Amino acid sequence: MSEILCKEELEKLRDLEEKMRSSLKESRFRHTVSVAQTAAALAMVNDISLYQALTAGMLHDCAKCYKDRELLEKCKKKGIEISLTEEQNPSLLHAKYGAYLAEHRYGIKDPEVLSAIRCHTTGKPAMSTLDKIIFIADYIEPYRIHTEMLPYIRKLSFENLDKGLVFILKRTLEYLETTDQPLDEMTEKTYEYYSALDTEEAPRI
Ligand code: DGI
Ligand code: FE
Ligand code: FE
Repeated sequence: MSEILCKEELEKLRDLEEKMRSSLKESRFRHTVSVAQTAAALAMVNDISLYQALTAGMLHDCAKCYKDRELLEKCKKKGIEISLTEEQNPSLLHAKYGAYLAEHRYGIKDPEVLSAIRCHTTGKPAMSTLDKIIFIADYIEPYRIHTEMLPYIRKLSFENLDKGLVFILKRTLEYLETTDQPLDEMTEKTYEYYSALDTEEAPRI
């Protein structure tokens, strides 16, 4: 069961929301709050912590305010590992650097929240329920308008996280093939991992 938030948690969330309001541009801030709310709804359905879902949702794009060059410089300075694809497409680094900022600037110590922020763009094999929820909420939040499939993907994701995840990963890979952006091998690995899992319910005997 998801929990009832305590007073300190509500205050902490309000504080993070104000910090995001002042550091992100308006449309990104609206997306951020919407991801947090969608993640909370998915947390209710999947019996995980509302506080973790709201915190990770609120901070997932906290490094989105930096330009590619800045992200590369900052990650190098902090000794954050940069893959070849990230070198070619530094915007991917907003996830890793976001996790760094969440920990060092916003005081988040919970490793599960930091993991969900770190993998929110590419996913990773063997994700936790919180990782999956942030990845999915980022794609389906109500203000997103990027595909006509959204109503279907939203319903599917609320019915079954793994099915939503596979669908989203497949569409992301298909979309990236139509662009000249390099594929991050983590996105491919995540798709292979989850599409190989049997997501059908075991038949009742
Ligand atoms: O930060 P947001 O815009 O809210 O969303 P996000 O963190 O999921 O980033 C979305 C972008 O990331 C989208 O344009 C697709 C891109 N992306 C996801 N996987 C890969 C990728 N881009 C590249 N180059 N390679 C990937 O494997
Ligand atoms: Fe993002
Ligand atoms: Fe996002």
